[in-house]
Amino acid sequence: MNELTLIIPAKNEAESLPIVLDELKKYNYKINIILHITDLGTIQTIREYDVNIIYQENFGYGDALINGIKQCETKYFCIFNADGSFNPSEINQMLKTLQSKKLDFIFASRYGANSGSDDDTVLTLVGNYIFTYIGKIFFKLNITDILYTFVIGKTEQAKKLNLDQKDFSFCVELPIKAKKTKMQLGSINSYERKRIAGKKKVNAFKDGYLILKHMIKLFFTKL
Ligand SMILES: Nc1nc2c(ncn2[C@@H]2O[C@H](COP(=O)(O)OP(=O)(O)OP(=O)(O)O)[C@@H](O)[C@H]2O)c(=O)[nH]1
Ligand SMILES: [Mg+2]
Repeated sequence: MNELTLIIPAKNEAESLPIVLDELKKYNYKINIILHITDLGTIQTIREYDVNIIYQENFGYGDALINGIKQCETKYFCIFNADGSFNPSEINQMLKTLQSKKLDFIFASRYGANSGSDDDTVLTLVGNYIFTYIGKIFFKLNITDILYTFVIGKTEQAKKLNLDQKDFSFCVELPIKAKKTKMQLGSINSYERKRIAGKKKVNAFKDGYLILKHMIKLFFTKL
């Protein structure tokens, strides 16, 4: 498959990322891994793999994704985690659905039929429900899992969005800006696996606050 690049943000993922890359080998996707040059542990573990390593100048999850999309040269990109929680066997169906339904972005969801999560906590479940609800009411977003951010999109459409959120508020910036600029969004079922090892980077309260603040800002911003 040479039309799709996986955009993998990574921070302190030395234990998980090599296992993720081993699992991805049989799919032959192009892979952009975006990390900070100070993350020597992770860099060391991926040296032997056929991947494009991009060093981000700033820090942050959103900053990594913005860099990864900017440097993506294929027609489609897929945001993919370095922790093993996304199942690569779901990518093909996501891409096919995006193409057959003529969507610009397709968002995987853990909360539909035949879907679920082994990695959700009560806090993330409730937080996600609230933010998804705000997305539906205030932005008419027809996606059911706004924070999951397992997404396939058309690269040229993403590049038009002027994405600039360097932290986890990127998760809401992408779908809201896409919706506001009248792009086509869709949803598809997914099953989230447990993170393989290492620590989660999201802080429910700090990042939840940043996400809410950014949603309010986007509500009052004309694009
Ligand atoms: N480059 C970069 N990557 C990051 C940063 N923060 C998180 N990531 C990566 O973004 C992905 C998602 O982060 P996670 O910590 O798994 O977030 P999460 O899925 O909400 O948390 P878990 O429930 O523990 O999986 C992982 O691949 C992280 O390594 C960052 O500041 N910079
Ligand atoms: Mg994760």
